[in-house]
Amino acid sequence: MTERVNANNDTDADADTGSDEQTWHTVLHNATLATMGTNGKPYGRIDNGAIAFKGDRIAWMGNTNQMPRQAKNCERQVDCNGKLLTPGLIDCHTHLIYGGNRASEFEMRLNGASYADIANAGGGIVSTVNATRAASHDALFNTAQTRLQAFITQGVTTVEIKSGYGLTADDEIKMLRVARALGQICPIDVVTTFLGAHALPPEYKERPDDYISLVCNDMLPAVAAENLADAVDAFCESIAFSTAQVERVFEAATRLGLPVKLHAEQLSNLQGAAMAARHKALSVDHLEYLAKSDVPTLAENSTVAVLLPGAFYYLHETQLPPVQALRDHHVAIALASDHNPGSSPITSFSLVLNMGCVLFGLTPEEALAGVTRHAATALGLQNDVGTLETGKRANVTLWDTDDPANLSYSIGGNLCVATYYNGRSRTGD
Ligand code: DI6
Ligand code: FE
Repeated sequence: MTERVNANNDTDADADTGSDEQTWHTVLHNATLATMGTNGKPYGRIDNGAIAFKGDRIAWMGNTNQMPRQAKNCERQVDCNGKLLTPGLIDCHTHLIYGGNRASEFEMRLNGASYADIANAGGGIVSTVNATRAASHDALFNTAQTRLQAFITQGVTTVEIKSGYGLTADDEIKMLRVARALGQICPIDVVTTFLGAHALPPEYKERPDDYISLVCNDMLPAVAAENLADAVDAFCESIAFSTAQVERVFEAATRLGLPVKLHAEQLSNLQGAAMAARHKALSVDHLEYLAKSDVPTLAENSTVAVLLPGAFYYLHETQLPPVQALRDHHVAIALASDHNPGSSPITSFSLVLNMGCVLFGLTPEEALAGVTRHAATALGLQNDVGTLETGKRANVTLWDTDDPANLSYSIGGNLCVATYYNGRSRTGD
């Protein structure tokens, strides 16, 4: 890309002169735009495209040859030399904040133990709970910031971060405060999710209903009072919580006005996804064991199916999510890293797209929609981010390719050249 700063900015072009918030300040032109909107073309593509920013919003988008005068007069002019521009990417399911490391369990699994064996023997999620409880706010902040930075450099502009490794009111609140602090300090939108019902803490052994009461009656109101969570999640699984227990959490969340989502059908079919959809869940996530007969319930409730190929890969899962049934019923399919220390310790977002294609059979266009348009819907942010459209946030990533399929094809490197976040280059260039 080549950039020109227009010193003699013709401010007459805009009646509202003077303020950066009022004038078009940046235009990226001569780009291949994958808007991911619905203009009838694959990827919502615009060849030889241009996009202009006003404040933190997209002010105009179209063909470079038809740029209006305001765009030509922008202070910052970036020639993209035909390279690809996409919406800033969105990772709508992560567990980025945690203490410790579980490489030893990877070794145990390769020596024959299953994920469930390790969890039942007090390892798994509970071992991360112990390490997270022992870690200070600052220690958790620092390790999570390093992980977050990896996503930032790969063109991600929105990330969801869950709690769920504290499992006491204080420790869940500690995790969520770290998540909010990351959102304030790092150049990325952080959406937070309370996942108190992630695992049964050892002190509640044999008393899962009592723990669910704690989640509903103590933790959730405290989290809501401090506005620490944008949504509420749970893990519905034989090694975690039953559908009836999760339903109690959802009812408490709904009373507090918080949207819900669910880890469902990852290891077995408890019909959690359909139950969550009936509670108007934003998303249901994992879904390898989702019954085809439950897919229409997702469609009827506009619940997004979030696929997490990283956990599928690390756990040597062989049961595939019912992708064709999801397509047939027009369920929006999102794709996310599920970054976590146990089942998906990946920080490569290109690998997530690639695995979505190679392991689950998504097309590269579906994979890209899964980390843009549909990921935004999974977070309830579809009116603000996820596609390049006039009026939406100016979160835009520039890639070292002119072919959007390359984002799913090329792994191991980083094709991200630059990211504009709220209309401004994140690297300051
Ligand atoms: N499903 C997952 O894949 C993660 N949590 C969950 O409910 C795994 C979390 C972990 O193993 O630490
Ligand atoms: Fe998860």
